[in-house]
Amino acid sequence: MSRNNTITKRGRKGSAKGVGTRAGGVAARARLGYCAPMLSLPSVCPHDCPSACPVDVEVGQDGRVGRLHGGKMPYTEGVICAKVARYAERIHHPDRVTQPLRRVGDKGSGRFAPISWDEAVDEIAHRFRLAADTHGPEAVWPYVYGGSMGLLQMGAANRLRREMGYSRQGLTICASIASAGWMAGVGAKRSVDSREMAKSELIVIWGANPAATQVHLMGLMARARKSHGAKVVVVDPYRTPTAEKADLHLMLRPGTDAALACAVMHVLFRDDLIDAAYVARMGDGTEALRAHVATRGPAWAAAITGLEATTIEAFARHYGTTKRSLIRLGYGMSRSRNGAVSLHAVSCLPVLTGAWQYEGGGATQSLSGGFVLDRTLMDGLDLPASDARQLDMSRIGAILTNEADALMGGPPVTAMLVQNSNPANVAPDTAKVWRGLARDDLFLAVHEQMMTQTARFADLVLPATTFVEHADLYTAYGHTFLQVAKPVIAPVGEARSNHWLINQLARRLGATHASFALDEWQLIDACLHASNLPSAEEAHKARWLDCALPFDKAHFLDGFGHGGKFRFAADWSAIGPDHAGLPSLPDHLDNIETTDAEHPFRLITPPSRHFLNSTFAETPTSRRLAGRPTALVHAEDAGRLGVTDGNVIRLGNARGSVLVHAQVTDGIAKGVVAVEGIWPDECFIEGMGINSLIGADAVPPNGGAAFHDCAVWIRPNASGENA
Ligand SMILES: Nc1nc2c(c(=O)[nH]1)N[C@H]1C(S)=C(S)[C@@H](COP(=O)(O)OP(=O)(O)OC[C@H]3O[C@@H](n4cnc5c(=O)[nH]c(N)nc54)[C@H](O)[C@@H]3O)O[C@H]1N2
Ligand SMILES: Nc1nc2c(c(=O)[nH]1)N[C@H]1C(S)=C(S)[C@@H](COP(=O)(O)OP(=O)(O)OC[C@H]3O[C@@H](n4cnc5c(=O)[nH]c(N)nc54)[C@H](O)[C@@H]3O)O[C@H]1N2
Ligand code: SF4
Ligand SMILES: [Mo]
Repeated sequence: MSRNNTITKRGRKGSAKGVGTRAGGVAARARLGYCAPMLSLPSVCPHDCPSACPVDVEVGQDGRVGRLHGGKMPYTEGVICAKVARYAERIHHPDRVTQPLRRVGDKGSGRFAPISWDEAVDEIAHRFRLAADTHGPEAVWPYVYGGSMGLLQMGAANRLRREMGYSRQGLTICASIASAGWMAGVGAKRSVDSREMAKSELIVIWGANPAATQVHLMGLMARARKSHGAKVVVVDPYRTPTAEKADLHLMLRPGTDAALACAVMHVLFRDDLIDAAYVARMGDGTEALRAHVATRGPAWAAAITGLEATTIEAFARHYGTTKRSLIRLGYGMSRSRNGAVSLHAVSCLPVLTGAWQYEGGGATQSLSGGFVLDRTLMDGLDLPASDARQLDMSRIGAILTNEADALMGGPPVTAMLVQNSNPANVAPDTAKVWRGLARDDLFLAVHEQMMTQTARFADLVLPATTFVEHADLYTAYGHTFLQVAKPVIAPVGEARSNHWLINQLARRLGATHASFALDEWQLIDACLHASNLPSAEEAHKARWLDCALPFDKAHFLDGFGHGGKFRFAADWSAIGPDHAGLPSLPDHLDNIETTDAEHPFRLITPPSRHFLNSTFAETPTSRRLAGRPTALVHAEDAGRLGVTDGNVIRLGNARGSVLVHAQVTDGIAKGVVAVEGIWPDECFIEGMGINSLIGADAVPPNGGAAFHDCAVWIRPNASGENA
C-alpha cells in the first residue's frame, strides 16, 4: 500500500517529540487506553447513510486507530456523526471476530472453534457445490446488503452469483418502495442536490429525521434560516429532534401522507396557486387530477390524518405561495403498505407549484442515480444475464421456512453466504427468520466483523475487514461526490475483505470471470478507467470527484422521465408486477395494517441516532447513549392504560409480543407508539426484538418491508416486572 502525499502530520501533539517530552501525560493516556496519534489518513465512511462522509483517521504508531474526523468536502464540510468519530470502539472491539470459526454447538448456540481460512473456504465451496448438485444452483443464495456501501465490497458476491447461476436477491429491505413511488411520477432516478437546501425559502422534511439519519441537512437548514429566514416544516408522526427544530410540525397518523398531499393539492387548485404554464408543459393528467382532488379537501384529510383542517390549510397556502420550496422525501413515509402511493402523491406537489424551476426548489430523494459508472467488470455485467429466480430479501423468513410462493417454484435454499447484513435482526417477522436460519439442512456461512445475531446461527463465521482495512470505491445517495479509499491499517487478526473471500471462492468453484483475478485496487482502477474518470490513484489523491449534474438535469428542465412529462396519474403496471388495486391518481389507499378493538395502536420503528441500523449497537458508547429499548406512548393513551413513565409494557399482535420500557410523552400522535433503533434482540427483556412484530408481506408494487406499518395492542406487564 502506498501512503502518498495525502498523509498529514497532526502537529506537535501527535509528533514523537511531543510524546517523549510529556511522560506523565503519556502514562495517564496509556491507562485510558489512549495511544498518541501519529498520522491522519484519508478514508470514507462506508455505512448505509446518505452522507458517505470523507474521514481522516488517526493512526497510532502501534497501528491502532484513534479518533476519526470529518474531511472538508463541500456538503459534509468536515462534520461527521459522533458514532463514527469513535469508530475505534468497533475496530478494536474485544468481541470482534478475528479468525474463521466453525460451529461446535447446536445451531444458534453461539459455540464455535477456530479453523484456518483454507479449511473455511474449502468448506464453503464444497457445500455450495453440494447444494447445486443436489437441487440446482438456485439452492445457493448469497445474501448481501448495506453493511458497507462500497461498490466493490457490496458487489463482489453478485459477480459470483451471476456466473454460477445462484439465486438472485431482490433488494427490497430499504429503498424499493420509495423508488417505486418516485419512478411512478418523476420517471428518472435523479433529484435536487442537497446543497441547494441552503437556498430554499421553505424546507419540507417529509417522512425523514435528518437530525439522526442525515445530519448534514441540519446544517444546510440552519444556514437557510440564518441567511434569509427560511421556514421548516416537518411531517412525522412523532416529535423527532428534527421536528423539534421545525416552524411547523405536522404530526400525522402513520400511512396517511397521501391524504395530506391530496388536501394540499386541493388548496393549490382551488386558490389558483399552481404554475399553469409550467404544469401545461411538464404535467401529464392535470385535469383529471384537478377533478379528483376537488373532493379531497382539508376537512376530508383531517379525518384521515388526525391533523386540524385549519393547519392543513395554512400549510398548503404557505407551500403554494413559496416558489423556492424543497421537499426532502424521506424513506419513513415509504415504509408502509401504501408507501409507494404516498410518495408519488407527495412528489406531485413541486410540479403543481413549478418549484422545480428554482434553485433550492423541487424535491430531493436519492442522488445515487446521478453517478454514471461503467460497472461491467465490477458487477460481471459482461457475463450472460442470469435467469435464476430473484428471492425477496425482506421475505427471508418465508423463504428459509420453505413457503412455496416465497420460493417461486424453485428448490429450497440449502446453502447461504451472508455478507454486509444482519438479517436475523433487521428483517421483518423475526420468529420465522430464526426458524429458517436454524434449519439443520441449511448450510450458513456468515462473513462478519462482529458476532451478530445472524452469525450466531452460522455453521461458519468468517472474520471481515472494516472499511479502514480494505480499499473501495464509493458513490452516495445524499450527495454527488465519488470517492476511493485505501486501507489505512492492516487487517485486524485474520480478517479478510468480501472481495478477497469471493475471489477465493471463485477460484475453488471454477468461476473464470476476469474480475476474480484482480485485486481491489486494480478493479477500482479498471472501473474508473472504463468510466472515463481519473485513475484510482488520482481520485484518491484528489479525495473526491464532484459528479453533480447540471442544474437543468437535476431539476428536470429538460423533461421528466415519462416522455418528458411528470405523471400525475401513475401507471403502476409499468413500475412493478404487484400493481392490482393501486390508485392511479394520488389517493389515501387504506391497505395499511388495520387497527381494531384488539389492536388499537399503530407501531413505528424508526432508526436510532446512535446506531446505524443494527450496527454500533455493540459499541459501548452508542449502547450507553441509546439507553434501552423504549416505547414512546402518548400521555392520554398511557393514562387510559394505567401506564406511567418507566413502566414495562407489553406490545403485541398475532406475530408475537415484546416487553419494553414506556416513555410517556405528548410528542407523538395519539394511538401511535414508536420504538427507536434496531436493538440487538438480547437487549429486550425476553430476548426477541421489535422486528418480531413487523409483517413481511411484500409491499406493492415491487416488494419491500413495511417497518412503520404495524397494528399492535399494549398491555401493562402482567408479570409485574417493572425494572
Ligand atoms: N443514525 C442513523 N442514521 C441512519 C440510519 C440509522 O439506522 N441510524 N439508517 C440509514 C438508512 S439504511 C436509511 S434507509 C436512512 C433512513 O432515513 P429516513 O429517510 O430518515 O427514514 P426513516 O428513518 O425510516 O424514517 C424517518 C421518519 O419517518 C417517520 N415516519 C414513520 N412513518 C411515517 C409515515 O407514515 N409518514 C411520515 N410522514 N413519516 C413517517 C419516522 O417517525 C421517522 O422519524 O437513514 C440512514 N441513516
Ligand atoms: N424495525 C426496523 N427494521 C429495519 C429498519 C427500520 O427502520 N426499522 N430499517 C431497514 C433498513 S432501511 C435497512 S437498509 C436494513 C439494513 O440492514 P443491514 O444491511 O443488515 O444493516 P446493518 O444492521 O447495519 O448490518 C450490516 C452488517 O454488515 C456488517 N459489515 C459491515 N461492513 C462489512 C464488510 O465490509 N464485510 C462484511 N462481510 N460485513 C460487513 C456489519 O458488521 C453489520 O453487522 O434494516 C432494515 N430494518
Ligand atoms: S454514518 Fe453517515 S454521518 Fe456518520 S460518518 Fe458515516 S456517512 Fe457520515
Ligand atoms: Mo436503509
